[in-house]
Amino acid sequence: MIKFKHLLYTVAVGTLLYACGTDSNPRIENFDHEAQAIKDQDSIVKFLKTHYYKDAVDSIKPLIDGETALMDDVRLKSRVVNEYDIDYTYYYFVKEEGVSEKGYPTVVDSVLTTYRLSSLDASDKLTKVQDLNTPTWFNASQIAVRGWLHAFTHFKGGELKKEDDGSPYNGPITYNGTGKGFFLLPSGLSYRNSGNLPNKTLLYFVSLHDIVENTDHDQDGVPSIFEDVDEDGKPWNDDTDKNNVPNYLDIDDDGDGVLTKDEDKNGDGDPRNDFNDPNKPNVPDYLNRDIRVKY
Ligand SMILES: [Ca+2]
Ligand SMILES: [Ca+2]
Ligand SMILES: [Ca+2]
Ligand SMILES: [Ca+2]
Repeated sequence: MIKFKHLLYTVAVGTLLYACGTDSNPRIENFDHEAQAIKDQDSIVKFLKTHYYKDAVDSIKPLIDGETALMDDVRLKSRVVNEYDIDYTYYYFVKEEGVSEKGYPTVVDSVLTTYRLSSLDASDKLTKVQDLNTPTWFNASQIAVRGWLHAFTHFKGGELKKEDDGSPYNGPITYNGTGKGFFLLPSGLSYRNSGNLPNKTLLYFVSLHDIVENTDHDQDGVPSIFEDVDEDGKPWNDDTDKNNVPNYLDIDDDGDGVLTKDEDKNGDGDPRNDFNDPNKPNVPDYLNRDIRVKY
């Protein structure tokens, strides 16, 4: 519970920072997202061909003789994700994976991180936007930058520093072995054409300290990642009762008036394994409006 309170507090701080924000700003009508996507991809590729990663200073520099362009650096990887009905490519570079036994976060797990944020301008120059040096918790449900959610899945957190005898460290909370690297997100996976940095490709250098494994945003007993009913990897587009609240934030997923956490007939704390409708043997009660018994 202490952990959760801590999370609430830092999330309130987190909302003031980049990567967060809402989609509530009015968009330019008829904005051509596909044209913007092509433009961004062109400038990203140009940037990757003309810059390199300088390990010694942990930053990206204009390419010089004897160095390997980012585009040819084997540590640079890319991934295509479909968001807003467009296939976007983002690039990520894992310098250190992170040592945490919790493993990789899912797209909806809360992350404790620091970052250095820059934007890429039209002439392929980086402009510094913000440094966040204090490890801060970010709640995935409040992140407007979709690419951020995807990109953190390539890193693990660190582990809490301990005294030599294994007892808790007698000092400020410190993580060792954090996941480190950077990711480059086209504007379509960033703020799109609205928000704080419209139509900007963003570069985040991150250090992932910790995660909340199996974050359950609505605390209904179903971890948020398992509220991805259509299993497309995106829990934000699943809304069983069509009340405009995605299931991972909805405490009554089927809208039958019985809370999801109360549709747990066998009482094991997990509503996913309760099937009591012979007509729909594969639909759990919490997603089945025909079963509305509170247990
Ligand atoms: Ca989904
Ligand atoms: Ca739910
Ligand atoms: Ca229900
Ligand atoms: Ca159950």
